[in-house]
Amino acid sequence: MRSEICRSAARAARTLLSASTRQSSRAFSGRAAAAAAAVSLRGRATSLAAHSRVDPGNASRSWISGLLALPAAAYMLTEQEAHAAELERTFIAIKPDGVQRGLIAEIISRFERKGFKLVAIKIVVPSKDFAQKHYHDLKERPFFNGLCDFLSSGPVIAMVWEGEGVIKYGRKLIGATDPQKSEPGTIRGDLAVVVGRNIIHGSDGPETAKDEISLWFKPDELVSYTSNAEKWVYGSN
Ligand code: IDP
Ligand code: MG
Repeated sequence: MRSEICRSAARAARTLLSASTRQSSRAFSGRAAAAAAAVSLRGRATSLAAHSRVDPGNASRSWISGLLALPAAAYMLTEQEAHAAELERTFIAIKPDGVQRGLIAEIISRFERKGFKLVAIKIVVPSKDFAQKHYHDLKERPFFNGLCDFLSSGPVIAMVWEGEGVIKYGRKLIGATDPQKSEPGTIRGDLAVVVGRNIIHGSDGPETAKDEISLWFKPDELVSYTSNAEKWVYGSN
């Protein structure tokens, strides 16, 4: 009974707080607050737990006081926990050439080994119309039609990766648009030869990342979780 109350309070808190906070990445975000709720409800002393113990019959009062305790719980987060909850996200796609050439694992492993966290992934064959939406900013370019035909020609691995600086550093891992100009050590530098078959897409800034994530994924396809590695990937001395 007590754990059921805790679970629904955590769920409600997540919904409430994530709806109210996404606007500012500097402010304490919905994900941070949700993490605070999760951390708090996982084991730390909160008034929710206290109420549940003292007065298990009064579920609604416990539930509400649990929500009221959230701001306090947020400040009880360790630096690492709050940091992990604040990390940015980017949209990365392995294009049909990368999929057909068997480079899925190679590409994923480069992001994974860096320390970034995979929070969404699926395989899809985009329609031409969808490809045009994805590349809408290039519609005046002469290669636009061919590019959209190509993106919709076969399976694409669509992903969202999370981590500190993942938008900008993801682009570094990927390398320059033209593989002839990509540095060795980058994905395109090591694994591709021409610009028309450069195997991977990555968002080029915070606004594009936000737009592309919401174009390719429904909100409930994104998974928020704490990776065991986070305490080793992040930290300061
Ligand atoms: P990006 O993928 O590095 O962000 P963009 O300039 O956004 O590069 O171009 C999107 C995609 O369009 C490229 O990844 C590449 O597949 C294709 N593309 C870019 N420039 C050319 C070109 O000059 N010829 C043919 N295809 C191009
Ligand atoms: Mg681009």
